[in-house]
Amino acid sequence: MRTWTIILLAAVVLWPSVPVAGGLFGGRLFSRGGGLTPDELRCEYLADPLGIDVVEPRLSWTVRSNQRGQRQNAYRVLVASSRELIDKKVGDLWDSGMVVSDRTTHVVYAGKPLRSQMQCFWTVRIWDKDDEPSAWSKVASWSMGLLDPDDWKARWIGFDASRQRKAAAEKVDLSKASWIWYPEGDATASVPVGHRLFRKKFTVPEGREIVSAACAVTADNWFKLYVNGRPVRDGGNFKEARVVDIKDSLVAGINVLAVDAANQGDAANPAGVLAVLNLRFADGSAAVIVSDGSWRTVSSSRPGPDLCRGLGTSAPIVARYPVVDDMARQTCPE
Ligand SMILES: [Ca+2]
Repeated sequence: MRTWTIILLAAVVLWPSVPVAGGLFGGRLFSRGGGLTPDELRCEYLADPLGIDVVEPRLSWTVRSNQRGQRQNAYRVLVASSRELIDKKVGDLWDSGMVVSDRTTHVVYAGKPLRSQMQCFWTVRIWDKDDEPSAWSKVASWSMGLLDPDDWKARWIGFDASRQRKAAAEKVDLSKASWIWYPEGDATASVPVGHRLFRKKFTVPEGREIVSAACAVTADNWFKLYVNGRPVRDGGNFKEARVVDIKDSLVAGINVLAVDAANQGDAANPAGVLAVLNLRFADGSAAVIVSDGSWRTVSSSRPGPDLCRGLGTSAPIVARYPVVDDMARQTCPE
């Protein structure tokens, strides 16, 4: 044991951040259990977040010990593209190797490039002050949002002029929309985490040709927009409304917008959904559909548009859409 410790410490001095393959240390150390347990894995400070926009997300965990004076001496993170691989302890996206460090927060992902809508599964093991390794932690996960710049026809909700972009985004006026949420308390302050589904039915008159149908949506903290049951866009930043032209998804007659929204975090916190659909017709007329009390909502333990098929209840207005940036910050705290 002492021999191995000396070798490890020498490695720290010479190459403090060079990953070390865990297998080098053989089965003897791995089999001894260690006094620490990694737990509460977080990605961007969230448990199993959906639709994150950060291409180098920050990972963190907590360290539990039943021994006084214990500390983490090293860690090894595995990130895999499937649950099957992570269960086999294969990090096809990233294997940090054994990194000698007491760091448990802000561990920046440094693996293969992450693509839009990718699912990532991860686990961590740590070594204690005596270089005894822990078991692998419970598997955690995250998913990526849409990362392609072409997908981002977005603008700041605060209408900061420096952030304005060309294209459809500028034609969407959010000022008539309201933040809505499921009726479960004060959503500007604190409502439970979890999925809530929102649904709006509307009619496109027969014989009216649609020229454009710019739909802007955002949510605190994450959403996926469905048009007539098909997913069209998601997002995970409530400071931006994502705009998508849904013209090709609409039909003459009854149409349904559905938003699967998730309030994320470790504890109750603010939540809301904001949506606008601008319809322009070939005859020059226009129609605007905004999130308001006419939307229906249901609570759901699992995501998906179909669960919103029932009537649900009216979605109460949480707050009016803010007109200036400072109000945006006040109205959407987090
Ligand atoms: Ca929230």
